[in-house]
Amino acid sequence: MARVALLIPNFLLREQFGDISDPPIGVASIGGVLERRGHETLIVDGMAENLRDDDILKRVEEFRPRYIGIGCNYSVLHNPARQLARRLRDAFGKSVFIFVGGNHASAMGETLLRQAGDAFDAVAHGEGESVTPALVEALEAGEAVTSIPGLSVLLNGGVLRRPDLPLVADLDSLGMPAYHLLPMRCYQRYNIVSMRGCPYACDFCASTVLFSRKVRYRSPGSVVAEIEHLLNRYGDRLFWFSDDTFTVNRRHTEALLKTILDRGLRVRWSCLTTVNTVETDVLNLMRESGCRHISYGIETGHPAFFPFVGKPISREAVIRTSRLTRAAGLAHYGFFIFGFPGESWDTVADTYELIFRCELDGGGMNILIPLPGTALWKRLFDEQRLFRLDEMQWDKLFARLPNEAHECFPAQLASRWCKLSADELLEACVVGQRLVCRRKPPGP
Ligand code: B12
Repeated sequence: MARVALLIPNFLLREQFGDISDPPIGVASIGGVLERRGHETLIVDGMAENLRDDDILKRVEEFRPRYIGIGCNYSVLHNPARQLARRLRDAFGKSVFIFVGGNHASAMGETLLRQAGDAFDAVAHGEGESVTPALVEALEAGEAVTSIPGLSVLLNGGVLRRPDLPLVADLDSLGMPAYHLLPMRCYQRYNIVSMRGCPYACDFCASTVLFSRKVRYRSPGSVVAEIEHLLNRYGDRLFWFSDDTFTVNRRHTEALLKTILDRGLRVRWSCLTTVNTVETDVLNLMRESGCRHISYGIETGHPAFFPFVGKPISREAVIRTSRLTRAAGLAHYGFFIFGFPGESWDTVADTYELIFRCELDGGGMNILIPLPGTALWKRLFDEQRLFRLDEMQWDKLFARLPNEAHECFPAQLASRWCKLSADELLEACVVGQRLVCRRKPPGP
């Protein structure tokens, strides 16, 4: 049995981007698996609790772990993860084994290792529920770190990357995430997944860094047991299904929603999906089982950009689905991206026109960001060399716009492959935001 601390650092530019308040279920799921294997586990969500590294260090000191895993799911955590690791190394020396994992770490492992000096002992790639116990138990058994699958380590001035572990075959086998280890009072809504993976291939999406295009589903019984656990233990809050494309498989969606109805659960929930995956009967079932709103990733109205979007989308499908959704009595939001390669005022106008023809209740405008490990990153960074690693301002890699007083790094980047300047891209977002929010949502 080992003592393992899982730490999520705080991001640095909080005042520019606002709060994050969803439970980090990936880390909680790792915690649940570790506990059930007999390891004593601590989770500190520095982001939710708005903690400084000093505060995190204090909690680690009290817990005295042998293993410390730092969560780096987001590129905005690149620097915070390194800094926290440095503080921990300086405080505890080599008495602790420090590793970093998550989406960004899996894609940028080599850079993180090289930049952090000796602060990280390893990068743990892929799904944390398999790689974390594998790492802890192999080291406890006296095995060499260089022989453990799923890890990258610095070795003789280079980086040794061992092959990844296979994806978890049966998601139900992971059991309940360790919600009791999270500061549940800090979260406004619950974050829950009913599947992992997405069959679509959007150029800008980093889902495939961890999950493949083969979708793995949880059984409806296991999802509903998690919903009941949360409602009973922590009270009524909005559930957000953070599945990449919630309605991607009609059979799964129907089975899940019917189970919610059969159990008589009075649950309020919302989800993210794409317009080509819903029809009126599904929309009705969604409303009856407690859906409050649907967020559609529409991305653009300019047909020549649809190949970047990677899902079978058309302007007609967007308009039709928007109307069907409104007719089914569901609020729905559209999310759009400006900054596709070649974006100009003409292409922006196509998106505005599409927004205008939809019956959206609101939505959001984002600037395209090249996320590590995506096809977009490969094209713009590896092939076209449109930016360099040393100019990457990781702390500002939010697709969401910063408060007005701050410069928008993603817009500056995107202006390199657009026909619009950074200021014009921001203006495109501001006007789009006004257009998309011109209606009032139906009902409460
Ligand atoms: C829910 C969600 C959010 C929530 C946050 C929830 C939270 N507290 O973490 C909200 C809406 C707030 C959010 C915001 C943003 N998000 Co988001 N989000 C997601 C989403 C849809 C699901 C995440 C999830 O719960 N997955 C399910 C769990 C089971 O998987 P997981 O979290 O990845 O965890 C597994 C592994 O990553 C790994 N792991 C995770 N942590 C650790 C730690 C250790 C030590 C180890 C070993 C392993 C490990 O093991 C876990 C279990 O298998 C993903 C999409 C996706 N497919 O993952 C995007 C995603 C993670 N988000 C992304 C982005 C970019 C953002 C934003 C920057 C967007 C923006 N607005 O600009 C912000 C920044 C948030 C921030 N923290 O600062 C990108 C991240 C890629 C990147 N390189 O940055 C993703 C992948 C979206 C995408 N498709 O490209 N997000």
